Amino acid sequence: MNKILKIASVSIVALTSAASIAQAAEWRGWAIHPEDYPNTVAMQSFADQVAEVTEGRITPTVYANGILGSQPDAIEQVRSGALAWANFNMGPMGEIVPATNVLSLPFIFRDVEQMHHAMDGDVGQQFSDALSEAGIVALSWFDSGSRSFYNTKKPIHTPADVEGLKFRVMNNDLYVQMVDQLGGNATPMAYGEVYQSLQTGVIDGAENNYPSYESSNHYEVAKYYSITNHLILPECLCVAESVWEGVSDEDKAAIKEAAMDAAQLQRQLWAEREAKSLEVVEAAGSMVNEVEDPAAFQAAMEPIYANFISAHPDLESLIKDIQATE
Ligand code: GTR
Repeated sequence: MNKILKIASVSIVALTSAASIAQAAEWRGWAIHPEDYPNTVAMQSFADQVAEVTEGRITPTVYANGILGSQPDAIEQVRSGALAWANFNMGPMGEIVPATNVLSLPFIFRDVEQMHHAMDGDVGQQFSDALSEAGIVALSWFDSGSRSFYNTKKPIHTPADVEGLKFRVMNNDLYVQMVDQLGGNATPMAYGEVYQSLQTGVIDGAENNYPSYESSNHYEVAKYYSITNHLILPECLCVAESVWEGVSDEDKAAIKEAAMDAAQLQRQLWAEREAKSLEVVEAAGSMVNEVEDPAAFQAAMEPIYANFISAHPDLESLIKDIQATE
């Protein structure tokens, strides 16, 4: 009996150490979107390139559709090293890394091109530094277009049309303020819960870019998409700092290059997907309208800046750096 127990425990030890060797090389990656979404395709391409250039020393894997948890949970998991890497939107990041809230100020970027100029230069570096202090290494920046409101009730033409409507927002108090300023009600909620909440009338609407509005099937239940372009939020391809520390300098350089290649691919696929998603939702009966005067929405949300700067005077220079970017 004792002998059997001993043999069993020896083999458990052998199994555990074999498993930890395998785990040392596997980088589990969190992805919120389905497999065919530009971000997920780019993540898979990063994973393949990293496995190749490190000759299998590091094999990143991609768990799509948010199956490893909501975005706020996944951010914590990357910080703790429980997850090795991910593609995160900077919206929910603001609750953990205050500097990234600058990116969630409505109308902070003039357009997507300006966002890329800023994020690929010194401004992006300032965000990378802030993320790194929180245990997250941003290797490259993805596109997520611009976000607009959609709802189940009616087209929005002016800020007054938002009054009384209940919108889902991402987990960030700035978005609650944003909807408040328009006279609507905001409910922070995980992305995965939005479809059902729209369907059952728990909320009247949400806000997102075309590809997410389409791929999440929200367009099936919320037919009115009104173009406000109030948020242009970059996303990162990020690695856990604790995992990154264990990588050799040579592999780090190759992985960084793979992340830059993945970002280039993502941005290209993104442009194609935006056009395709718009076609899909319109063909399915979505009513897409331009708001009458986007500046009226911007003006209504303007007080958020003064509140934000008075709470974070140290971040005013970062706002100015963005505004001064070509
Ligand atoms: C998408 C973004 C996701 C997630 C989602 C949301 O555009 O790519 O990371 O933030 O929006 O609204 O929660």
